Amino acid sequence: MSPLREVPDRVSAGSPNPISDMAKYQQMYDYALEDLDRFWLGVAREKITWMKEPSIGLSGSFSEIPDGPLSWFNDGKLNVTESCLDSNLASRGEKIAILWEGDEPDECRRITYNELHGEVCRAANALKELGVSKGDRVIIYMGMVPEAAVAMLACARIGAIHSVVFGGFSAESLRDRVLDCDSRVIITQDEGMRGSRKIPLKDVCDEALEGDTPVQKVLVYRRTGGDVQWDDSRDVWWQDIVPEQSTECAATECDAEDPLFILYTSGSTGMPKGLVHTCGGYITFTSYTHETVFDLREDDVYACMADVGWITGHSYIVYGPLANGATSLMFESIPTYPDAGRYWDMVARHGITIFYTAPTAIRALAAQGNDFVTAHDRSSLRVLGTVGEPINPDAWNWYYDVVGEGRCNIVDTWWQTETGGICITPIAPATPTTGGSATLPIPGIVPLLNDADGNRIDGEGEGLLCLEYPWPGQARTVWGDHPRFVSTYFEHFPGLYFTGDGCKRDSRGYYWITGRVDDVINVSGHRMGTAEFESVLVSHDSVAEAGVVGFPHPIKGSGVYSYIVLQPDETWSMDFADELNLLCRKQIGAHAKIDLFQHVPGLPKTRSGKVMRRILRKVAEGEPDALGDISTLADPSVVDAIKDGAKTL
Ligand code: 7RM
Repeated sequence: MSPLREVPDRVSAGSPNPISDMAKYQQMYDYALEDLDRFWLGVAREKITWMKEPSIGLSGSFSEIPDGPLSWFNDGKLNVTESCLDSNLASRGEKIAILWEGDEPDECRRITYNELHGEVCRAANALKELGVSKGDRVIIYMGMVPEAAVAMLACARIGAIHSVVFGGFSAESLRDRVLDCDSRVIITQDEGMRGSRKIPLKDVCDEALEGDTPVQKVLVYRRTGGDVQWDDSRDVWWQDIVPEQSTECAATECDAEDPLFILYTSGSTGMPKGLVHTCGGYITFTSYTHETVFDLREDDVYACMADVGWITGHSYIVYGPLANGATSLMFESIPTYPDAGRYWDMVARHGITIFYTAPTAIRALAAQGNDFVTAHDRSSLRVLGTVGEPINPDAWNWYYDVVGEGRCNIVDTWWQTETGGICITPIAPATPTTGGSATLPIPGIVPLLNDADGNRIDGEGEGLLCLEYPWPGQARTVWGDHPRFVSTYFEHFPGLYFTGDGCKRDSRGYYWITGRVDDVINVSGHRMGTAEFESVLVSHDSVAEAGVVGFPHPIKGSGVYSYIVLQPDETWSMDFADELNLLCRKQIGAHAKIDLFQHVPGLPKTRSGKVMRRILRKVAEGEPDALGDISTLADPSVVDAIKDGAKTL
């Protein structure tokens, strides 16, 4: 096991954080636990700009969720953009809000709080001109340009509900989301740029909108000037209608529980769910966690490498940092362009102090050798963060010793799209860390480990990670399908929120997330459902059945392993495997790629016809001799064929 690393002096010295050491952490944790309502209400009132201050904390409980969503700060009224923009103007008007680094290292934009406020108001006024009003859904399908953040905030300014769709998703995925949330306006761009490659965002949009859809207007930001198709009755250039608008737009008053955004996320079954986050609780939770966990200081240059299409980009590039008046770096490119030193080159050029990325990127960069790191001055760094998947101790130690030169603390932040923000994590100036552990819950979060039968595990042990009490940042429901929200998260263990993750707790009380226990795979920090792959595979005429599982992958965290049963008379070939991967790309998106294919005579099924996924998982994980009880299988001979033909990278 890795040793415990005490917090480096440079991280704890002069910290403005109320939680600046472990004694203070314990005090704050206990204080919150004594009265969670009082704690969160205090945070909400202190940190957030309200039009009408809330007088109540939580209404409802986990047990009552089947009857309807719970709420936080229910009598409060606000517009989250006042916390993110207006409240910063007096003291930080000329401070850089968004520091944008484009695909090419010399392409930078520095947008001050004054400018961002003006731009958001302009875009909000343009959206109104396009007919968008409070409660309407707006899909945002963009790359990493500042205008993506402007578009999100512009929606929030007028009380419209945004749903950002990651720019790697296919036309079909985009269309599914447009239809599910019934959006009449899409905001996109001509093309995205990533590692000198062009991403045809407008083309994909056009394809997604073929046939009947509710979309009436497509607002297109011109990023590259590349050629695009144009429908005069539907398409509008951002540059034609946004710049001419007024830089003032009164913030629409919203209820604390009005939806702020919908974000689609993959689960163990069916199509992705549109998780709904609401204004008051989400902004309270993201601003509190961003400030506390990263130990934010006024002149920090904070850089989160996520994409705004994922929850990390929402919470920790846009909403949390801006609500805290931080300088938030937004990065358009990839870590290996023009070479594997790009991140550290950026650290040196911009003087980044807090750097937040995913374990998959750390592993990929570590594999390139240390020279790409040491070539650049990293002395500005104070806090390093990771998110998205478990980090193996080797990668963690490399991040700590090589990137941070032992001067920085690492915050390994566990959270989910559903939780809205960070739940289990070190607090930079306070928590001693050790590679692979997300350490301890933040104040106001109460983890609980259960065994499969719902018996609570106390002290040291391993089990299924649940959260015992509500917190303000949690998703309230699934858009249009509250029963699905209930059955996914609140039925396994009535009265608790079930995360879907396995977890160990050590003798120190530290939490070690072991990964998903359901049919969700985390590939390079991108969350995907095995069911989504399976439905693509069986949509091919030659495929009779398909079973997809994850397997440990040295760089990506998890890889995707598929078992394919062909229709009678069809023959298997590697070309056919490529064809299936093309189909995944087309139906899901560029990030959906199967690493290993195994052609099998059948799937292992019980006599009642249920696929025994455990067998598929064990073989893919390279443990064919740990299958457990297979006596209930309808045809045990299938298992031998599966074991014999097992593939490895
Ligand atoms: C923020 C985000 C959520 C799933 C979650 C875990 C895994 C996230 C960590 C982690 C170990 C971490 N949202 N996960 N953070 N596992 N250590 N620090 O990633 O909805 O896309 O994914 O990601 O399995 O359930 S997400």
